[in-house]
Amino acid sequence: MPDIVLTTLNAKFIHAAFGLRYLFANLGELQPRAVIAEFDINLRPLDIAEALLARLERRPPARPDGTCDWERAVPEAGAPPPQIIGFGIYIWNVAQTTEVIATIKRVRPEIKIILGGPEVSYETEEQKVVQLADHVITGEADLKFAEVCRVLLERRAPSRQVPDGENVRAVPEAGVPLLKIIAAELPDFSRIALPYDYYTDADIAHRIVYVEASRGCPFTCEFCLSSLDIPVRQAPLDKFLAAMQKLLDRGLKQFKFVDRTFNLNIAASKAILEFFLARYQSGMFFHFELVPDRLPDELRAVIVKFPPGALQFEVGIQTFNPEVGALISRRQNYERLADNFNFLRKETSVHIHADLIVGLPGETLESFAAGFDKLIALGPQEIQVGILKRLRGTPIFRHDAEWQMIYNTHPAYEILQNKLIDFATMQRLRRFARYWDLVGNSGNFVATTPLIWTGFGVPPSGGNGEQARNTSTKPAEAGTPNASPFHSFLRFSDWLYARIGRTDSIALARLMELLFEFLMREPALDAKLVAETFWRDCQRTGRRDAPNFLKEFLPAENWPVIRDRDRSLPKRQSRHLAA
Ligand code: B12
Ligand code: SF4
Repeated sequence: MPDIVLTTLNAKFIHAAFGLRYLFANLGELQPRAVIAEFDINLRPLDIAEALLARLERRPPARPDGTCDWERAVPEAGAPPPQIIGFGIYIWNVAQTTEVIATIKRVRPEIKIILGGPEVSYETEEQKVVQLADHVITGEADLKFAEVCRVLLERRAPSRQVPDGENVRAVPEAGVPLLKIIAAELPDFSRIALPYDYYTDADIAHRIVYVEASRGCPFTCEFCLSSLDIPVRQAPLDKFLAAMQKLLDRGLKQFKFVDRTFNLNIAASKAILEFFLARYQSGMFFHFELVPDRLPDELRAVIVKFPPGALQFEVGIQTFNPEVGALISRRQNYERLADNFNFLRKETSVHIHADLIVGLPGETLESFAAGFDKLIALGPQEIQVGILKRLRGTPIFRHDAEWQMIYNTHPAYEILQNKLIDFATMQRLRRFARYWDLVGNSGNFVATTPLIWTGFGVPPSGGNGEQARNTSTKPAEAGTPNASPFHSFLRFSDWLYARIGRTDSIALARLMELLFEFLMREPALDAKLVAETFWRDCQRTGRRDAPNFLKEFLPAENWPVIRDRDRSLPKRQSRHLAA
């Protein structure tokens, strides 16, 4: 029976909880008394509470006065040590976890609840989940969690933080009560045990395995929590690579790096890329987050050597509007960004996932549209249209009054309207983002998507073979020769929503049929051209027969079979690659 359960509700089963494994790895002598129990947000809170309590069956003897120990720093001598559940709290799970904890505290109030994670690292005062908990450790708790558990389980003295040069050191101090909100000192990477051995074989076989070569970000984008994570710290490279070798030896093929800015320390990024390149085997896939305007030649030289399908870069652009960039303190060199995109698209087969944000202060619908069109012209395989969120702790709130920023008060705290984009328009953009993901990003419509705007007048480009190119930044309405990809897709999005009234639970076959119908009706494209393009997409995604609605336009036996997608790679990426 463990004394400590480390738990969290992941966004989906497939995402493994990386932070918990760090805490577990650093428990030291307490590790044999601890277990990790992971859930996901699709499970019912009551069932999760039940499963957690089942892990901690032992009941402490009832106390005569009915009280429990948990407000005391050092429990009375002779009292049984408490049991502890540590919850990782993130934006995606805070609502459900609050319910889980409320249930546990009603049923077993003596269990000590310790919280940590980005959602409870700032603005803790008014949070219900914090009120329910015994302790909250803010920041990177790799070492601090063990320290707090020791205080609780072994009745050691809690520590007090004292200045030590530029850092802060925790020193034990008897008689000091353990605070409710405990700030973790920034841990020194060289003192942290790496967590990779705690990915199980099942994790390696079936889940997304996260790895990290550095922490922190030197940039100051006001919407982003990582802008508070300074300074940047690098994991000791030899130790990190040795751990990667072990994961490779255990059969891991897909590595998702969570470094905020992988291309910051060029020497380290190069060494890591070279390490994986030297060990590359078919089906391997590496994901990195990069700043888009920093790809010096040393890095380019390694990147070009990776085979198709091996690399994915998540590239945050967020806005193409320099004034908006300045307002949110985001520095970006747009010329270098364009040059790097051209390099990646023309000289490598890196899968680019580029991010834009809707709703930033100072961004109008038209300036967002122009940015989207510029990005289409740069040809990334995926464009994530994110809706601005007011994350706890981020300084974006300083624009609230001037730009009349109104956010949802429930997670994920998305913007509802601002001075420049009213609620109705924001809703249209939210649907745009969702439908774009289903159509533009999914890889199911690589050839067909550009027809949405070429149909309204933008000529197709050579770029991706299939991607349309529109270098015009001039906003234009769909239906004119200058129609922009953004406005054309917005027209499709409005049409689709009017037609089906929802943005989720749309079967792929139904979506295909609706897109086909739109292209036939709105830009009134030639049925044969549209059908042929659709059929190319169908074959690329591994479909062997034509959907019924296409059959009447072309006899299927005349169409060439295009090669199947590479099934060892992630689905979306492999569909784009087959293009
Ligand atoms: C992987 C990831 C995801 C995964 C989910 C992972 C999962 N397990 O389910 C996916 C891709 C689904 C995702 C989605 C989103 N994410 Co995300 N994601 C991350 C990412 C890249 C890595 C997390 C990680 O492993 N970090 C490394 C570990 C070591 O750090 P850590 O998790 O923070 O853990 C440390 C501390 O938090 C603490 N800690 C953690 N658990 C516990 C438990 C206890 C008991 C204690 C004491 C301490 C503690 O100690 C740990 C060690 O130092 C982070 C950015 C980053 N690099 O951290 C963003 C991040 C967590 N995501 C963020 C956001 C905003 C989102 C989205 C809203 C973004 C979007 N575009 O919509 C969505 C929401 C999804 C949804 N369904 O609603 C924010 C978090 C904001 C918040 N308040 O929670 C982050 C920080 C990004 C950012 N810079 O703004 N995300
Ligand atoms: S958006 Fe990217 S570059 Fe900006 S602070 Fe966040 S992680 Fe750093």
